[in-house]
Amino acid sequence: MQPAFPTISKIAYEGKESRNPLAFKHYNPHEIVEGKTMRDHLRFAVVYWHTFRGMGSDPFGPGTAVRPWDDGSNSVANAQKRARVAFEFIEKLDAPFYCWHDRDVAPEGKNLRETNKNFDAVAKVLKVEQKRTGIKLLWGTANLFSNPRFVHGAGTSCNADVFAYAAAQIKKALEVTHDLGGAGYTFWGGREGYMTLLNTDMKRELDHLAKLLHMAVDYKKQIGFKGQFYIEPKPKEPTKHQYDSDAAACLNFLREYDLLPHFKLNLETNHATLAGHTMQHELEVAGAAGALGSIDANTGDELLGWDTDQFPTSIYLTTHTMLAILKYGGLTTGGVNFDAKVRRESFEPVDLFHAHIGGMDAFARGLKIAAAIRKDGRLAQFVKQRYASWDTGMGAKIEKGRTTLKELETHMLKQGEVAPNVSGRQEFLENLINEFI
Ligand code: XUL
Ligand code: CO
Repeated sequence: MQPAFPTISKIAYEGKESRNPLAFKHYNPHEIVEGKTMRDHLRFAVVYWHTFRGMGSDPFGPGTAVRPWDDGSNSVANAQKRARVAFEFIEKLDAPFYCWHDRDVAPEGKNLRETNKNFDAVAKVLKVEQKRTGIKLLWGTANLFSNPRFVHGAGTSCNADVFAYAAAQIKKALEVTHDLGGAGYTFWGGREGYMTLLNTDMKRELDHLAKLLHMAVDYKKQIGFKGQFYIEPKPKEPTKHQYDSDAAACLNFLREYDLLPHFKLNLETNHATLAGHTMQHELEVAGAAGALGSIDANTGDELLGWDTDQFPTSIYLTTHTMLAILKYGGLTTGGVNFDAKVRRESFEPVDLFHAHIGGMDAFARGLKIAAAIRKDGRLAQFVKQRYASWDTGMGAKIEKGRTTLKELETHMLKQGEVAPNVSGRQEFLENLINEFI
């Protein structure tokens, strides 16, 4: 096959003085940070859906992307060719992982049997390409939202047959993920939510969703798939209210239905923003629960209120993200997955490279800055000191659960007033972060 990107060779690290747009200025895969290579810290992944299927359409017009290798047809042969192009791209980018939805990689057939056959035919090529390049599958997932059959949701549909179809699709996607040696499998509840409560039995829908996830956990065991399961929170879009609205809601759902031991969270930056949170907040909520699994790295637009899925370029964002990830022990099964798309106006193939290189460099800088802040130690020391009253005396007693309201009353009656509070020093800390950026 002719190369799809004939003028582009493997993207190399050239250092921050380089002015070559097709080089890394900060991402040096072999550089050691906190005892691990940058490659192993960041575990970058390229998404199949935006990068190889996104054509840039929006509600006001069709796609604009120029993709000379794609004949625009829904044939299996075109899908197989696209798979080879995908691997040429990921290999040239030097990213170690990729992710897909079942329907990104292979076209739907006229019924489930034919659809599965198409999927197998393309998965075969993916397997050969994985082997040839050493690129691995970070996670697979089933698209349970695009086909009109999922108009009322999948696991939460009012129609039991739709639930059954979703179950069949998950079963197959799990088998293929397993066969391709996937490190994980993600559940994003595409249309698992509601547009109006007037027609919705919420409790019943949530019970069904939990049943579906339990079946997936059982099947995972049955086939011996050892990858990590993730839930990806998102508050809205496409539905007005998505059940997996944010990290806290997901954790609550997983706990309520005894699913927490089997899942971690895959947190997406723009989804956090849509939920009215920062990514930092979502990472803290997941991390504190021992459920920080993976991230979908992107960003929204300050002026737009929808899921714009832009490539991350803000060093503040990547610094805060990496500070939280390092704090909770780093990414193990998960990765930094670019669930992001080039703008409709950036329609040339080379723009795919600019976008990913920028995101990878932004994360490399975030990682190095976060590591420097941690090495400096003043930030962590400040937080530790702020809670010093809990380390000894009455504070320690409360934390250990060895006191009562009565004893605390006696304590305060004796003391009369609290020891003076100290400043939170937010501006001082913001300046401290800036020292490193
Ligand atoms: C949708 C989204 C999905 C999931 C996988 O906003 O983020 O692409 O990452 O289904
Ligand atoms: Co995502």
